[in-house]
Amino acid sequence: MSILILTRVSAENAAMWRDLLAAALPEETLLPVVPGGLPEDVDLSEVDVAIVANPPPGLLTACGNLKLIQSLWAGVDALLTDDTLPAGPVLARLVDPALAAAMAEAVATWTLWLHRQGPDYQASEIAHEWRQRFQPTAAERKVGLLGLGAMGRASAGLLKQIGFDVAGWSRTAVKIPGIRTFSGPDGLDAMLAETEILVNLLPLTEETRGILGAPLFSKLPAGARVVNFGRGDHLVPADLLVALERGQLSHAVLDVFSKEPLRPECPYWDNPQITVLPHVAAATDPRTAAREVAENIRRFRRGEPLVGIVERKRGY
Ligand code: NDP
Ligand code: OXD
Repeated sequence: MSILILTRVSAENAAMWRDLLAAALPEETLLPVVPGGLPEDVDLSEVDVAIVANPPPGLLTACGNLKLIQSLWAGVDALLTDDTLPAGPVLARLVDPALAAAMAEAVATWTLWLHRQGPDYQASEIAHEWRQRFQPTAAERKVGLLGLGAMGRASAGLLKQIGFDVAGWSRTAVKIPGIRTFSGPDGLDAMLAETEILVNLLPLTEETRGILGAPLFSKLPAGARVVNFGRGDHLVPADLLVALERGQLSHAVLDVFSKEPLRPECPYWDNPQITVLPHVAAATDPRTAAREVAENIRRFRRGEPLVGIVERKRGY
């Protein structure tokens, strides 16, 4: 059997992935990578594993004996909106401790920046204004995380280490030492009521689409800050702009957008209450991701439970 790598990255990038995966899976046959397309003159009925990153819709249907689709992305929302995605194969998302550590670093960075009143001092600097503000301690700052999966747990741990008062929300109830945990709709309201900095690390599903909208913002204390590191469609843009204008929110850090790259004429760029990042909270590191993916494929070959299996109906 053989492995197909299907991606839309540049030829150079695709070759790098193939080399890393080939080195991590010396026992496997990896087909040549054609960015945005399928290799020619190969027997696709021999392909039982596809490693995918943003694959062009429809192409996987050419592999009639596919058993495993392994994503190189942590979030599989885009894959699941592809109606042509073969229904039979197991779908696994990327779970890479190095990716979670990178996300935790980003969450800590921007939470600290908001906690230390970065937007206010930036405004003072622009106005040439020497103004010292009262600074609460990290222990006095309540940070709430939406999502306590691979990204959420790593982030909660680092925020706790820094000294923040950390809470987190998930679908199912969990206990994490040192973190106040909430679940379900009532749990969300309880967490929001006391959250000064809210960080979204949810997957995009039918249940979570548009969660960062007016109803949620209205449950946060006035002047709260929001960080969106999940997906662009978690956010309702018009509701964000109104909440910022009314002071319900004081600042938003946005890393993900419904359409990426963010268009140059988007009003976010010039809004001093919004910080725009170009989807960099946690970038997949091919060196570590190739190892994790290879290990999952070895598990698959041995018939062992896989890491990161996606429940398609649930959407993550
Ligand atoms: P996981 O699947 O490990 O965790 C998802 C978490 O969200 C779980 O705690 C889950 O709850 C919770 N959740 C899902 N649906 C709901 C719901 N309806 N109500 C409450 N909680 C819910 O995902 P990861 O942590 O690996 O990744 C999360 C997302 O982060 C990705 O899907 C992707 O969109 C984004 N991401 C962004 C990156 C960036 O650079 N900006 C980089 C990598 C990821 P439960 O535990 O009960 O299942
Ligand atoms: C991912 C991402 O899901 O980079 O891996 O957003």
